[in-house]
Amino acid sequence: MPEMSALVVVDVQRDFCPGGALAVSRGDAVVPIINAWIQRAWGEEWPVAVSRDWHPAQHCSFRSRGGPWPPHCVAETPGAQFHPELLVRASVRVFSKGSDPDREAYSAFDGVSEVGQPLALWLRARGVNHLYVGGLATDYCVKATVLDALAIGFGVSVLRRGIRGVNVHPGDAEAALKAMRARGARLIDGLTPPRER
Ligand code: VGL
Ligand code: ZN
Repeated sequence: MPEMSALVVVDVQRDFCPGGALAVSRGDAVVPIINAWIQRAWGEEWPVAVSRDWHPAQHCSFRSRGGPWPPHCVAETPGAQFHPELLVRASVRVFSKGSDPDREAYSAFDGVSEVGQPLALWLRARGVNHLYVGGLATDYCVKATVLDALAIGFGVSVLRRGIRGVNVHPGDAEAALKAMRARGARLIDGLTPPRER
């Protein structure tokens, strides 16, 4: 089967960047790297999907309900917006997740498009069998997305410089990378997309 790639950008939202409600250290550093990949994807005519954490005000993952996190990425609030420099254009499909107040949803594969289409179906409809994945955070939503993708049967390349971890416990992001590799993910180290032709 010929390889057909897509780019999947996970949760590059204001609340996960410095100054946000659940800030990842230097989370915004992924933006120029991911933007370079988005531009490559456009050049190669690869589909581009971006996920967003899109919680109701009383989500079960919030401390007010016994969850581990401060309130973050509440739908329609500034904190839930994409980083202002992320190249989200009309051709980029947005998948929202975590909207059920009683269910955590780390993986972009829990996300649905504006018309309710799950990410996996959108990718399959475009003949995609390989994903480049970057975004936030390495140890939560990126990890969950990559492991889901591998389980479904996609080949996965993780953009090593285009991810950043929360590291609630020191070393969490490194452990997440190890887990992703152990299940078959490839790591791509370059700052910019490799030329494959
Ligand atoms: C995330 C914690 C809570 C993430 C989302 O995008 O990695 N982490 N909600
Ligand atoms: Zn969340």
